[in-house]
Amino acid sequence: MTRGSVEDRDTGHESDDGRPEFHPYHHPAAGWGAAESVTRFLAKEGEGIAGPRAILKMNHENGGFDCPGCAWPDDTKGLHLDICENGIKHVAWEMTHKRVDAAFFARHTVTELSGWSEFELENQGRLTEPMSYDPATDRYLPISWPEAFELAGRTLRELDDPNQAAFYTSGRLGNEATFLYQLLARELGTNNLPDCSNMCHEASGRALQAALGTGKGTVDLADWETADALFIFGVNAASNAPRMLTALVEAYRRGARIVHVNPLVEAAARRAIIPHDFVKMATFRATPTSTLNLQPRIGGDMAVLRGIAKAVFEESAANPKALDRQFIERYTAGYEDYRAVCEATTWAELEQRSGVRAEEIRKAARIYCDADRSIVSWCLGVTQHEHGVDTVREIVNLLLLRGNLGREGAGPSPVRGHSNVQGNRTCGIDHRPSQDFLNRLALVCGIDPPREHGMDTVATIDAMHAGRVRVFVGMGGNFAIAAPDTAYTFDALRRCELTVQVSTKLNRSHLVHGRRALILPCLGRTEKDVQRGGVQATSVEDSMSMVHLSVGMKKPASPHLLSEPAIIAGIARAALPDSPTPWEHYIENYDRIRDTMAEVFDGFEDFNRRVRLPLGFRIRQPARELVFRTPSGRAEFSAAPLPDGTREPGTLTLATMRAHDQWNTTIYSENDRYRGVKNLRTLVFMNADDMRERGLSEFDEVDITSIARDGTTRSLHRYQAIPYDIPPGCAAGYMPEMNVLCAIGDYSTQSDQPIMKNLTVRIEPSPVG
Ligand SMILES: Nc1nc2c(c(=O)[nH]1)N[C@H]1C(S)=C(S)[C@@H](COP(=O)(O)OP(=O)(O)OC[C@H]3O[C@@H](n4cnc5c(=O)[nH]c(N)nc54)[C@H](O)[C@@H]3O)O[C@H]1N2
Ligand SMILES: Nc1nc2c(c(=O)[nH]1)N[C@H]1C(S)=C(S)[C@@H](COP(=O)(O)OP(=O)(O)OC[C@H]3O[C@@H](n4cnc5c(=O)[nH]c(N)nc54)[C@H](O)[C@@H]3O)O[C@H]1N2
Ligand SMILES: [Mo]
Repeated sequence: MTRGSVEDRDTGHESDDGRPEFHPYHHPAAGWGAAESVTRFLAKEGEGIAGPRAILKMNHENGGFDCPGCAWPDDTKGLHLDICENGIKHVAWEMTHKRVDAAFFARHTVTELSGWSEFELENQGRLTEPMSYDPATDRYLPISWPEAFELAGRTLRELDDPNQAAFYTSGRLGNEATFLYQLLARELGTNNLPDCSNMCHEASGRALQAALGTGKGTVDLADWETADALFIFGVNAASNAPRMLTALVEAYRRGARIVHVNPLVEAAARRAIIPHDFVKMATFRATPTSTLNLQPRIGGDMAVLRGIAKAVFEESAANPKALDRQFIERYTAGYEDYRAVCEATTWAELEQRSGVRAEEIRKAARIYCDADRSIVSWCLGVTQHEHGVDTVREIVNLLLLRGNLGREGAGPSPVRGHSNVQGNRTCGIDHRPSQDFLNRLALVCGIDPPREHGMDTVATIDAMHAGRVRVFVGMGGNFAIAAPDTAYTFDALRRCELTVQVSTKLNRSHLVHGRRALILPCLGRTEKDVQRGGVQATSVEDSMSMVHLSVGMKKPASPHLLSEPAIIAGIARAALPDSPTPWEHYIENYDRIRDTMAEVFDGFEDFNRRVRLPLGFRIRQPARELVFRTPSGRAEFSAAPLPDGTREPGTLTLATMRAHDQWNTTIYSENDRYRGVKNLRTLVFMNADDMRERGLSEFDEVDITSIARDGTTRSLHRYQAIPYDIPPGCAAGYMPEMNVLCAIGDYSTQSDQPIMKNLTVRIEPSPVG
């Protein structure tokens, strides 16, 4: 598409009477639609919010803040205009001038607020001071920081067992706060550190750890820039990792081949305009971003991957170079078993299980065999399934066949979610910590950490329900509705003796609370954090293991806000009066936290100096250097059986996902631009044949009933059916609303992740009336 053509300028947003609309989207990803959306968003947020240019300025090397929008890395060339529509919205959302202060809470009871939508809650603005729930008036009342810390500290001190507390982390938390947070939990005596990763990339971590001995991707952005082929599984990049569009556009322009595997053909699998270009319209040019799109059925990815591998083996009969035999012999284990299982699986079976025709899979295999360097990237479409771990291991299997590891332009590249979710794991948020790590922590910090595993997200909910966990601390996030089985999770939180939420904005998790409840408001990442030792910076790690500093520059939303490290230290001191940890000393200057971290974590040597290098530093990854910390000392193939994939007659498989205009549980509007939807979130995308079978037309109301493994059912009523290009038997709709359907017991036996992309449902017309 050429610059400024009519079609590019037509964003499809001209008229809006508030009614639900659906028109398939034909425009490039990013581009004018993004520009218009940002302008409108900033206008709506009101006077005084920095415009895109001002926001861009703040997000640059040496002194800017890290974009909290997603975990995609910054440009390697030091070009820092690489921020996108959703990043800007995300930042502006935090910078709002609206305030939720004591007067606000005096005006509204919790019962009244409970009737508000997620959007209405967050849209009230930033929280300004600590608040404590008062059951007598059903209101949050102001509480001083020392009193709040004492309430939390006393309740924690008085538990019969430290394992009656759980400490949740949402993936925004900077590395320094992360380190202090896990230290607080472990000093107290528990490894109950559930995190959002338990719902996100747990499967990736476990699979990569088992296969390669490094629980992360091994590639960086420079690899993305040199790969010959990119295979992108199960991610809606245009909405959720918009800066990946830049990599896709550049790859396409230099002649790399791009294969997308997704039941939906998402916007990033068509064509795009480089996201940051939208602020300088002059360079607008849409570029295709896909060579081949495969549309498996939901959960069909492992069969697609095995099909590609089978085709590679077939090719190797005539062309020995199809396999990198030297690499396989020198670095891997389990090859023969894997080959045997690929050969034994018939094409008919692969087609049936993947929902993709053999010739399409062979096309992908052709691209793979022609490429000298391949990257396989993936996100939640792969992980939130029963077979998430097996599928990620199958990705590694495929890469190993052609030695696509430990060299430029090749390797596994999971797209992480929250901006620092990877850093959280690196810095100790792990309910299954290794003994090595605990030993180091004990030695360096002089504590005696508990050795038994703690609880993850699902286990924590069950334990709260059963009264075994009595204190829940949420360090960011919106646990109440991000977690599965909404009704059950609400019930679980309400059974707690105390719930503590450290947050920037009002959300559902403040309204669904324990007998006592605290809202502790903190500085956002854009804000200046001044401590006794001056302005403080925190570090974060992106999806590609780059660690760099983030410095907030904006005046805090309220003088009463504390930084996350300071809040953690405050709770810690109150809970552990005799703690040997110099909590107060740490908070004066975060360099001191980093000095301790440098002693605890491999790869963090000389942390304070290296993190101040212009682009930060990359954490060393053994697998990247072909050092495998696995039992065999080699990269391990796996030969797991393919998922069954058959469904009960009359049922569909439902995936829950994000719309374009939302950030997890934060809903900016009811639009999903790239999927052509306006003013509607209570929808379900269905295949036209499945709709016809049920006598449904576009926008007809349906009831959706999920059938859990234990046979229990959960329902949503009066959703609207939207005919969509999705394989038969599959349906999709939005999180977090659809968490109502996700039974607490329906988590993967491989990763313990809720199977949020693989619910079995019946969809029927809603009764008339
Ligand atoms: N703007 C914005 N950015 C975000 C977020 C946000 O909410 N808004 N969230 C952040 C977080 S925490 C995360 S984890 C990431 C999430 O990023 P994504 O993984 O893109 O998240 P989802 O919207 O859940 O969508 C997953 C994709 O999986 C596809 N899918 C569903 N089932 C299957 C399947 O069986 N196989 C395959 N191959 N694909 C499938 C869907 O069609 C969809 O394209 O984004 C991060 N970035
Ligand atoms: N059905 C279904 N459910 C899902 C998913 C799915 O695909 N399907 N995806 C899952 C995934 S991948 C994830 S990551 C989780 C997300 O789960 P969470 O991370 O728990 O949820 P968020 O919506 O990202 O959290 C938003 C809240 O974070 C707070 N916040 C924002 N910035 C800051 C900050 O700087 N500091 C602090 N302390 N608080 C801040 C604000 O108060 C805001 O209301 O949801 C999971 N749930
Ligand atoms: Mo996530």
